[in-house]
Amino acid sequence: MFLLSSATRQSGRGETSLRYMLHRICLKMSSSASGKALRVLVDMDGVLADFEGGFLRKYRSRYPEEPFITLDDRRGFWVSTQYGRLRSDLCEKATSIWESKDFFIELDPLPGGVEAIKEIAKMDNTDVFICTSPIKHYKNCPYEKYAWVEKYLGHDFLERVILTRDKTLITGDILIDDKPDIIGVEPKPTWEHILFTACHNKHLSISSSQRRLLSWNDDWRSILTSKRQ
Ligand code: DGP
Ligand code: MG
Repeated sequence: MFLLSSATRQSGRGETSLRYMLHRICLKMSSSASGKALRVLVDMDGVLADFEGGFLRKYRSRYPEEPFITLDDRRGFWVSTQYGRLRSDLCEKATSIWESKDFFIELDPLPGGVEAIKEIAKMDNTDVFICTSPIKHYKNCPYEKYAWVEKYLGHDFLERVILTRDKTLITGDILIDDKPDIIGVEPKPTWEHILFTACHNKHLSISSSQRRLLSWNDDWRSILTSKRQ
């Protein structure tokens, strides 16, 4: 108790600091009570937030005369690459959409994602984090990603946001992500990549050792169970 009160006094931000320390202690206790907690990493764009739908809606409204690619015809992770193949100047026009203010905050949640991640967060012996890569045009995206999480999952969930351009550096048991190839400086990430089905990856065949989650209606609970020791 002495430690707690002295830390509180020194920080000058008493209540927040005390609450934070108690939160950390509770986290530690819940993880150590019944062995190592399962650590679940969940991607944001294309898994929780509808990046592709939001992009197409805003692209068509800003460039109503230009050709577009239906979600059914999307192929490949990079939207700008496919638009650039359609006509070279469309690459830049596509990019202008997600670099605009309010693009990320106005993305709709994908069906069932918010409910699922809230349920995972409440599970015993389980730690869940949102693991998302911000775009390099950083003026709006990082702020709006935090604002989106606060809007749909609440202020406390901000503790659980990891922004990184390299997800291989993050340790976890599973990473639910719609990007087919997740590479970075770590050649052997600790997590198993569960490919979340999206319009751009649904035609890809995956290896027999890889697993897919077709949507949040699919059996994500069994995938979590399979990773518990
Ligand atoms: P993540 O979902 O965490 O893998 O983040 C990938 C981000 O990249 C997400 O915000 C979507 C965005 N993105 C999709 N297509 C393109 C593209 O063609 N160029 C760029 N720069 N970003 C893209
Ligand atoms: Mg994604």
